[in-house]
Amino acid sequence: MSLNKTDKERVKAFWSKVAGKADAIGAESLARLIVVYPQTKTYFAHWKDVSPNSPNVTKHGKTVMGGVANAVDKIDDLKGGLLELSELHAFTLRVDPANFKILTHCILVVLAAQFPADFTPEVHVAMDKFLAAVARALAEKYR
Ligand code: HNI
Repeated sequence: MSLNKTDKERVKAFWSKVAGKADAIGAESLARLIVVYPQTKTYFAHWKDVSPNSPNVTKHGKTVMGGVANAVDKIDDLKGGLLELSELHAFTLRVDPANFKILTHCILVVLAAQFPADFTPEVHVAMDKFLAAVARALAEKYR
């Protein structure tokens, strides 16, 4: 189910509203990932402190949202735009691709909680499709 023109326009319009708070969105998304899906902690065992609002988790939340911001810029070619990130997650980090959907679910929950007025059903379906396309692009190198 690829992104159509309307989806892309809705993602970009919504992203322009939330981009200023990307760090906070990232921090809360990672905190939720760690608490709601504690099995993901295995990927962060090398961090000093993997508690929900630790500096490590907060910083990584910012990093991840930087990746999402980059994906918004590359929305017309996610496979190409996220190629290196996919290689990193597949070959170096060996992240099970099932976790991509888990993290994008946490991001959607945070967007709905932090931007209730803007997160309309139309924005919800566009962001859901966009983040699913990001997860697919990140899983591309696993094949
Ligand atoms: Ni992910 C590093 C983006 C999902 C575990 N991750 C990154 C970096 C970006 C990034 C950007 C930094 C790359 C670099 O250093 O050049 N990660 C994303 C995005 C998603 C995602 C956009 C999905 C929306 N990553 C996940 C998931 C996990 C994950 C689901 C594990 C559950 N990522 C990591 C780990 C690192 C990482 C581990 C390295 C962290 C570190 O300590 O360096």
